Amino acid sequence: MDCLFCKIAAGQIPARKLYEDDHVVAFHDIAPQAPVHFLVIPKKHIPVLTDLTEDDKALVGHIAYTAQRLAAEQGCDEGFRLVMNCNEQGGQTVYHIHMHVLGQRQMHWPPG
Ligand code: IU
Repeated sequence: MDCLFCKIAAGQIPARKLYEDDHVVAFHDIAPQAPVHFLVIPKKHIPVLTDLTEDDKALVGHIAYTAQRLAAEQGCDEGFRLVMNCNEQGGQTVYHIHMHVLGQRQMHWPPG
């Protein structure tokens, strides 16, 4: 499987990991868009959100739960933003689903 995030999850490519368990890995984004910007990814290879099945519901909940817990650990007491880009028009560039966690600056709406 030639997937960058699978390789990060497997430890084959280095990343600044924040957290790892049996199902997810969290690591700092290589091109941070905020003072805090990390990604939470499943270890399971799922290319886009529309590939999710009923069996993945708990996994997505675990990703969101992990994201908010790590945001708190990273000092995002005033708030933070979670983003999941889906497919080309959604701005997705890496085709292994991931949740962005951005914090420690004021966010704006609508996003670009
Ligand atoms: P996107 O939602 O698919 O656009 O986000 C992909 C993110 O992965 C983006 O913020 C990149 O900076 C980030 N990233 C990374 O952290 N490490 C890498 O080696 C690569 C991309 I390529």
